[in-house]
Amino acid sequence: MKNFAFLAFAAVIAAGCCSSKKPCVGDCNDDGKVVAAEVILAGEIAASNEPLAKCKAADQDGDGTVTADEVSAASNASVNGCK
Ligand SMILES: [Ca+2]
Ligand SMILES: [Ca+2]
Repeated sequence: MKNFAFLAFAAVIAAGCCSSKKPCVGDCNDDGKVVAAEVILAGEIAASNEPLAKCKAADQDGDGTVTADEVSAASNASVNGCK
């Protein structure tokens, strides 16, 4: 039963991730906003100073690396919001 609950939870997350709302690039902790520290972390990942595992949300296209334009997108999200 615990597994079922987890799967249902995961399904909700997956549905939320890719349907209506815009992806929040750089929202490392998934709280709906990008703060300066998250933009900085995205930059650090792009510079290979931090592992991507610390902020998978910074990898907008999911290719396993964070590029300058993804850091830029995170920066925009921090200024303009992402919902
Ligand atoms: Ca956040
Ligand atoms: Ca990427």
